[in-house]
Amino acid sequence: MADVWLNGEFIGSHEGGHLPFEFNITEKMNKNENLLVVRVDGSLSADRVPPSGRPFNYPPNNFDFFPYCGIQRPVILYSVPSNFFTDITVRTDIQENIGRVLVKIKLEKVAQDKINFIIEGHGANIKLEKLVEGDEVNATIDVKNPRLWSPKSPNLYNLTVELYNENVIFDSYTLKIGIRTIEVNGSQLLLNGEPIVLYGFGRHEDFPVAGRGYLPAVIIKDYSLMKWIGANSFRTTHYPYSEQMMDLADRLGILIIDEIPAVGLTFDRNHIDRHLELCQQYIQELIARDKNHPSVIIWSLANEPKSSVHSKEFFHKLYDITKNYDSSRLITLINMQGVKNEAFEFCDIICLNRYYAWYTEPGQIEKGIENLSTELDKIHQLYDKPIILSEFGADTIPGWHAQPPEMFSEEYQLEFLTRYIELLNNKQYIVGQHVWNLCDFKTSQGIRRMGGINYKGVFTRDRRPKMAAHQLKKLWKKNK
Ligand code: GCB
Repeated sequence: MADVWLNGEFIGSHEGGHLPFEFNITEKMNKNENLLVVRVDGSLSADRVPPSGRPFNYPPNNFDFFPYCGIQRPVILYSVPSNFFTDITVRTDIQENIGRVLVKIKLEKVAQDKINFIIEGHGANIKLEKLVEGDEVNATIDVKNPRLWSPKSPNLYNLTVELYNENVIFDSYTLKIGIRTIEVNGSQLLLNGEPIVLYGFGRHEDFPVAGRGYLPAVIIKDYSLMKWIGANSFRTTHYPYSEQMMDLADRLGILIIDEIPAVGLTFDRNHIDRHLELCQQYIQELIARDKNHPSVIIWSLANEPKSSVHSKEFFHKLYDITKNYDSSRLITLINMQGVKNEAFEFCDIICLNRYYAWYTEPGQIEKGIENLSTELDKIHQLYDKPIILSEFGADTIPGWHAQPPEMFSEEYQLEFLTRYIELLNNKQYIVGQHVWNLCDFKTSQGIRRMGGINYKGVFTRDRRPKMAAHQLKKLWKKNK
């Protein structure tokens, strides 16, 4: 929760981290000096999302990463003209050799002027002029023989919108857009009509000293590691990442499963209504922020909710609301091993976190893989939808070795990931393999996390490769 004051006067509050909010302070500004104060309250509590929990952890969270607090991303003061663009939504479609770009503009005030829509890039220079009457304008712009956006060729165009008042430009905004489609067909995931498989990771915004604070160098480093290893995707586990991370994904051709901070939901009767309210707010804010990124292909409504008699209704409501905001992307829910998930029935794509041969069948990779295989086939038979293995991994102490491989050794992680990936490669309906985790990361203290660190990274917390990283690079080489 953030509370904001300007020159001692209370301006407003916003519940929830990770997503942007703003206040208009025009009327409240002093001519010369101004003092802006933002107070952040990140205390853990049962009626928040994510909720608190686990008294056997410290700090007592109901999720497996450190509950960093404070202001972690920039606070910006900006000015706007007297009439301006308040929102822009871009959708793309492909019909034969035409890329159709649908743009919806919202204005602060009703205007009776014109808007220019300009698309530039890859030899295109298209201009469309529209007269405005009202505060909302829609335009459809066709790009002939478009250079489509994909991980292999992340082609971007510049879309510029210009608002005119009596032939004077009032406002102008340029956005990078990618022309692409995403859909599910039977058990396949199709990008631009072609089957695609996601290779990549779950991750965390986490680095020594800075915690979750915005560090451009870490973003660049993580993308370079993902490219080096042959990944084409990641999930924003378990909260929305910085806008800079999202922008770069568009440029680098990385596919994203974009997740709201709904981790560790328990459907406790005393808090369920508030939790649903917050989840609705978060998905709305997330879509408002990320809807124009070609890199974002799937919205994730929650990570590993508990099973409850109320969960199906809860997620059905959330699913419908999300589809209503954005019908152009897929919607999923991340399922925990051993937990029943009625939402599989209506989710567009199934995401499973599985830790066979780790939390179950410890030390027995062979047996774990067998059980995983049986469960995957069963789920696929029941729902006939594409499946992503959205987490699988083993804690690994860098420099710890054992032959034959034993849990926590580098050899065990290498063998574990190799056998998982072999299995996944052989199942046609598996459209994604996301290793848990890109890097080791900080957690609360508890008996399961030595030194308050989750060691499932294939890179250490300071981004050095473990043996498994070199192996993944080999296994994923063919995707390049
Ligand atoms: C999970 C969670 C993730 C944990 C991971 C683990 O299923 O989604 O947040 O960190 O397992 O390592 O136990």
